[in-house]
Formats: sequence, structure tokens, C-alpha cells
Amino acid sequence: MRYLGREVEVEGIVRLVMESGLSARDRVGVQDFLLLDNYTSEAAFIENLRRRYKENLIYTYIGSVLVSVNPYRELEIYSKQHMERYRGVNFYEISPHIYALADNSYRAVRTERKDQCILISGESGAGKTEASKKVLQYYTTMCPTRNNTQSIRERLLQSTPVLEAFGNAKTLRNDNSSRFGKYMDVQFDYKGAPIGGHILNYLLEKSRVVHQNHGERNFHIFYQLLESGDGALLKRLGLDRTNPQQYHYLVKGNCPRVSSISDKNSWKVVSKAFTVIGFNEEEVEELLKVVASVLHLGNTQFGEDEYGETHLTTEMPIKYVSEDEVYYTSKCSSVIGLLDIYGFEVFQNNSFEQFCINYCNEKLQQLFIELTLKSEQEEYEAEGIGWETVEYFNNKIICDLVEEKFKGIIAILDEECLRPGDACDLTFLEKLEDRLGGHAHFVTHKLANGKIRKAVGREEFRLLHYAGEVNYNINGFLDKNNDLLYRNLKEVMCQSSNQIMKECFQTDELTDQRRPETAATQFKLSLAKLMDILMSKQPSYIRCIKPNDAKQPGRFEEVLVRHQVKYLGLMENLRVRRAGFAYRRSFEAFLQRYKPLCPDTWPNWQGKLSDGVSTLVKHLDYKAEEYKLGRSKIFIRFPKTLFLTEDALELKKPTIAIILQKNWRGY
Ligand code: AD9
Ligand code: MG
Repeated sequence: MRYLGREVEVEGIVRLVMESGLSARDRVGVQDFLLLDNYTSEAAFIENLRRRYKENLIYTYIGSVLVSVNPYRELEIYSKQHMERYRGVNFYEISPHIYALADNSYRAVRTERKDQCILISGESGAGKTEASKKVLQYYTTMCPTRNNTQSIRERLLQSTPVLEAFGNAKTLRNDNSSRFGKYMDVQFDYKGAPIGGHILNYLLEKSRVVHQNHGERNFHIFYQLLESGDGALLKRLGLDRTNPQQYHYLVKGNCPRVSSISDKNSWKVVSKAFTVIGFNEEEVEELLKVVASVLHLGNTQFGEDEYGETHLTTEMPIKYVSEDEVYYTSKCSSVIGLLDIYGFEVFQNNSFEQFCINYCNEKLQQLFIELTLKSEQEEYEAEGIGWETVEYFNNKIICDLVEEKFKGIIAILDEECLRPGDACDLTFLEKLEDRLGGHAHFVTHKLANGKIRKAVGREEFRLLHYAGEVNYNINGFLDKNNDLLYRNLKEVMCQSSNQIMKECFQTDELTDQRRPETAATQFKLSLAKLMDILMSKQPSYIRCIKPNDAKQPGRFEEVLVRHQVKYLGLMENLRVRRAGFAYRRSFEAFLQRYKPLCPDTWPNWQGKLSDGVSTLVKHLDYKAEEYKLGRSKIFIRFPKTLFLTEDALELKKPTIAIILQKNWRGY
């Protein structure tokens, strides 16, 4: 049957009508938060999420933003049929889904030739990586391929298990936690076939190689290799699987096995992926030699020293793989970028890592504000509707506090790292106090009147982030920022006969007398590059939420969710989007949906679309302040207007269904 200009099944329509109808709304909430009556109420927001989650409706929109709540169970919503259902469909026509978002970006690439990016954020275990895989699967399944692009499609897909083997680990929060941020470009040719990819990694948690907290593991690859590597291979690598406990680097967390993970199966997947990606046997073995050498180093007496030698071995596999992923081709027409990156983090004890991660989130928030306002403005202009000012908190002040040249926290940290003599974490804190003491978003335990602020420890500073306050403990900041490899160690590495080592440690680096950039500065520079990449694209957002800490299905813990709604900035998000018009629809879609409500437009409107919409809204008695007609869209200011229209449609439903069914039979 045809409806809204495309094939859909009858059941789909009834469901569609149901989902936006009054009775269904009470049960499953609204599918777009923009339609919440009380859109400034956090409680109403969470209640809507909860209702939907209870019904296994894990996706909800805030306009074009997709909010996703981790179901912690396999839902039957990711089949090829589901993918097909979402092809070419507009957001509001059918239940919210990640495929709708993926398809929307793809269509923009195809029809408007505009590069797209999909930004996925959320805290550990919220479902970011799963979301990015689903988007990638959608593209690799649904996009056309040409003979020579089949292998590229496979390679794009197979990059995931390899990156996960080297960059993911079991943590307390997530059995398959990504310990790095990832930005992946999927490139499409002019026919819309995926023809290449490019992966950038951010801030790998290198320290995990030498230390794991209780209940956590090292990176998956170590366990996979040891458990399932071929006997002869292990022998060549000098590894002994009979007693894995002997490897110091694998036992720090006292958690060699994880019930949800099969190292054996993963090893099979990774081995196959190596081949598909294009590693030959020798290259794989060279790579595994590096992996094995880490385990050997861990068992040598200096293996447990500070950072030195372990650093370089861990970074390599990731670096190597990621660089090998670059296969741009000249025929590339457009790009969809996928960013799977750590969300805002607040722990009991927050250190340098959280500082970097939260700084990254400030930058992404800024990008979000700029791009959302920009796209709103552009749309209003394109539609010939006057711009309405939106009040919002601009977090640029916090970004500057962290990254400003000479003055920001990173600059001060670098200064201390470079200063010979008595520089240490405490002198760093003193300098921060001296220089940033009066800043509106920076606080230490010292109050201006000489008294002590108890909420901030003596070895902490507090940042007032857009998402909330975080105390950072300064212990380890200088060491982690220095991230030094000793020169003699580098020299040894340069002489290695291992091809991967050679690539990672090139002799010209040794002759370079310049001091390498500090970790924070490297991160700042790579973030700046990332922002440039993202700024040049049209963004879509997926905000992931973890409903409980127990990794269990069906449990919706309100306090936990409330935190995330706050840290993800969702209320602000909603406020900005609701500042002008709550809803907008193309004339065509609006008319198609509501034309049964007016005898002049039903069953078919023959004239101009805009006239049809005018006739319809006049008949529906819309007041002038409730809506505006742009060039191709109708803008509706209040959800209530839309609801009343939906309710009217609901009343008409039986008649519509019969007529549609008749049409269907005759189609
Ligand atoms: V981390 O910051 O890398 O530690 P992520 O990436 O946000 O984290 P991940 O995608 O790895 O979380 O999801 C965690 C687990 O939740 C997965 O291993 C799945 O078991 C589960 N999950 C997440 N999303 C879905 C889903 N859409 N359907 C079913 C899911 N299970
Ligand atoms: Mg992840």
C-alpha cells in the first residue's frame, strides 16, 4: 500500500497513528521530546523516557537528536526488514530508530551532497559503540555496492573487531569498554556506494597495559591470543597458555575471565578480520610479537616500573592498525563521519584522564550549540521566517579556561612540566590558584576571605562545567602530561627488526631535538582538528543513556538517568530547539497526514501545496500566533496545536483505516 508517498504495511500505519494518538501517548509517551507539554520539566522528560523504556521503545527524538537508552537485551528491531522499513522515511512517520537517523544522513549525502557527521556520546556502557556499529551496519547493508567496493565494505566492518581487540577491555562499567575515542569516516562515491574509510583514535588509556583495577582486565587481545592462539604460534612467541596467571600484566585486576565474553570466539573473529583488512600472515605475526613482548616485559624486573618501556609497546598496535585503515580513493564524493567518544565523566576521584575527557565534552557541547543555532538560523532564513533570538549558556568561557594560549589550565600545566627544579603537582595547583583564582568557573579549597572551602580538597581544583561541577585531584597530572619515553629506550626500539616497531620508532625522531608535545597539548591539537572536521559537516546526534549500573534489562534507575540527562545537556538541548517553533513539517508531509481532516483537501488536493496547507489550517482554526508558513514548510510553535490535530486524526482513524485498506486491496 502507498501512504505518504511510499510503501508501508497497514499495521505500520495503524501503529503510526496509535503512537501519536492520545491514548497511546499516555502509555508510551511522546516519540519526540519537543512534543512534551511541559518541556522545561526534567521530571516530565525522565517520565517520558521511562514509559517508553518499559515498552522497549529505546529511541526517542529531540527534534533531529536521537536519545537511546541501553536495553541490555537483544531487541528484534535490527533486521534487514527493519532497515528497509526506514529507507527514505522521514523521522516522524514511523517509530524513532537509529536507522532513521542513519538513513537521514545518507539521504543528505546523496541528494544535497553535504558531508555529514554523526556524534555519539554518553557515559561508559550507555551503548555508544553498539550504536556506531548499527549505523555502520546500516550503510554496509543498505547502500549500493559495485564489484570493486565489496571488499571495502567488508574491510570497513572488520576494522571494528580489530580495534576492539586492541583498544577495548572489561571494566567495572562495561564488559567491552572502549578505552579510546574513535572518529571514523565512511566515504561514498557519487552513486552512494561506500568506497573507503579513515579512522582516527583519541586518548587511548595506555596505563591499562601495566595496571588494571580490581575486577577489570587488560585489553582483550592479550587474553584472546593466550587462550586461542595456535600452539605453534604461541611457542614461537614464547608464550605458555597452561598458566596464564604467570603474566603479571594480566592478573592485576584478578579477573581473567568474563562471563559475557568468549575470548575464543573473539579470537576467531579477530583472526578473520586481520585477513579481510589485508594483513598478510607475516604482518599478523609481527603484530602478535609486539603483543607477546608486552607480556614478557611485564614479567621482567623493570616491567613494573613507572611508565617508560610499557608505553611504547601499547600504543603501537592501535597506531599501526589505524594508519593502515586509510584507503581514500580519488572518486570519493561525500563523507559520513561517525564519532564514538567518551561522555562526560564524574567519579569519586577524578584525575588527568577525566580532565581531558570532560574538556573534550565541553568542546563538543560548544560545537553542538554553534551548529544547532546555525542550522536553526539557516533553516529560518531559507524558509523566509524571521529569526528569533535564543537564550542559551555559551560554554566558550570554560573551553577558554582550559585551552587558552599562555593563560589556560593546559598552558599552565605545560609550563610546570617544562620547568626544571622543584616543579610538581602541588606547584602546579598553586600556579592555577594564582592565575585563575578569580575565574567564574574555577575553584580551589581557598575562599577569597581566607577561609577554607570544605567541598574541595587541598589537592584538588574544581571546574564548573556546563554539565556540573567536578573536582580534579592533581596527583599524577605532571607525569601523565609529560608522557615521556626515555631516549635510550627509543634508540633500542629504532633498532628493532620488527617491522611494526620500525614504523612506530623512526630514527629521524631521534635526531629531532625538539621536545615532544605534552599529552594534554597533543590532545588539545587533535581535538582542534576534530572540531574543524566536524564543523565542515552537517551533524546528527545520538545521545546514549545507561539505565542501570547492573547491566540488566528492564531496570530504569531514575537517579542514574537524571544524572545523564544533565551531563548530556539534554534539557538545554530541548530548550534551544523549543525556543522557536516546536515542530516543522514539509507542506507535502503535513498535507498528506492531515488532509482527511478537511473536506477541501480530502482525499486529494489538486492545487499548490502551500495553498492546500493554508486551506487545511484555516479549516482547523489555527490562530496566527500558532504557526507560520515558510517557503516549503509549516512551522508550528506549540506542541498542543499539533496534539489537537493528532487527536482529531485519531477520531477519524477507523474511517481512514478502512479507506486505506480499500486502496491497498486495489493497489
Ligand atoms: V564505553 O564508554 O566504550 O565503556 P559504550 O561504548 O557506550 O561504553 P557499549 O556500546 O559497549 O557501551 O554497550 C555496552 C553493552 O550494552 C553492550 O556490550 C551490549 O551488551 C549492551 N548494549 C548497548 N546497546 C545495545 C543495544 N542497542 N541493544 C542491545 C545493547 N544491547
Ligand atoms: Mg564503547
